[in-house]
Amino acid sequence: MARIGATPGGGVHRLTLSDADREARDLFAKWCGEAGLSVAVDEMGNMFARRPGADEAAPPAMLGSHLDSVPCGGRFDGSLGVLAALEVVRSLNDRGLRTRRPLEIVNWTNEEGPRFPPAMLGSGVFCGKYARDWAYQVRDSEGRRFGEELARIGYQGTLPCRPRPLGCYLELHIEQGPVLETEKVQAGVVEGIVGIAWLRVTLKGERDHAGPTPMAMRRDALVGAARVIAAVRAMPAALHPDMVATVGELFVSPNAINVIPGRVTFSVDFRHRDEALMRRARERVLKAVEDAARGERLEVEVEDLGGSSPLPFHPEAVGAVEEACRAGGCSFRRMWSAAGHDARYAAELGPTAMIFIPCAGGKSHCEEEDAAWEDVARG
Ligand code: HGY
Ligand code: MN
Ligand code: MN
Repeated sequence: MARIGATPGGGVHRLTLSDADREARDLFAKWCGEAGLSVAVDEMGNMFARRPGADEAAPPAMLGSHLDSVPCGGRFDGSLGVLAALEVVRSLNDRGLRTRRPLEIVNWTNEEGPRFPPAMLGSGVFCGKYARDWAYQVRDSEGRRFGEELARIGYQGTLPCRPRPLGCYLELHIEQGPVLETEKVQAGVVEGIVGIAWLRVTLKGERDHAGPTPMAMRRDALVGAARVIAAVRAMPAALHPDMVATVGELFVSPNAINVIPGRVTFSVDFRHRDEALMRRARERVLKAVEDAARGERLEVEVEDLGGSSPLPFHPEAVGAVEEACRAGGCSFRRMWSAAGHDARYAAELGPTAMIFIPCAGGKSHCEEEDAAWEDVARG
């Protein structure tokens, strides 16, 4: 799977609804067919590979994750959960075991979000958080619409993408942080997912000549953005040590060495497990934007790109993961996820939990992302 969209540095570049995403989907579907699974694709391109159960009417046990990546991301983020689910099915087949519930392996569309924000869009429509037609009109930075790109790669299925009950949902994922490796613990029993908020801020000043324009006359959009970015960086320390805040995207227009930037657009991502703190963080970001705009006499546009509220997983599902760790004799610790996952939305339809395994240096969303095969197998 990692050969599809492989990058020179050992990562994968497999943006949602790209040709590489289509290739990955086709390969996944082929492997599922070889494992005797029937693959269905819904209106959002979510792929469900089903293994019949003794009780076909029972809500399925769903296992999976996502095959799309961030730009120049890692080989394990998402792929691990999808392919480990396939390995579970292959193991059941090898042993001739029949489960009571049907099993469904899922590959969710657009878990990552950078190309078509917000993140977890496929699972978000599936659980009823976003409307399908709203998702279809989301545009990427080149102006391409989600719905058109989905059709272009041939994965705009006819199966309605709407809520249905899940017997349970389980997702295996690398931790994407340093805790397990630092504490030398073999597995993370994930208790919930933090709240995530994504904003897109545009500051409009006045494009002008970098030479003759006196400093007092300038309305420099990039200086305003710089003030906000510094304030975003300072926010977590002011609110809570577990809060995180990031400006990852920055577009400067016209981005020319001798032109005062007239327009700047940047993203803001902030996260915490407490909803009240998330509200305070939003207020602080918006105030920083207003203050910077006033200081540089800029116009402001703030777009809410969507996000998800904090969510604790179902205690009995989390307990089952902890029980499996004990039975399997592997060390574990309970923890929350500061990364978003499709499990956030699956949890609204049935008992949901996640299993983390350590990743090298705790790194992710980069080409160096790596995990030990014995940790993968144990997970
Ligand atoms: O942003 C996230 O946490 C996830 O990787 N989409
Ligand atoms: Mn992921
Ligand atoms: Mn990710």
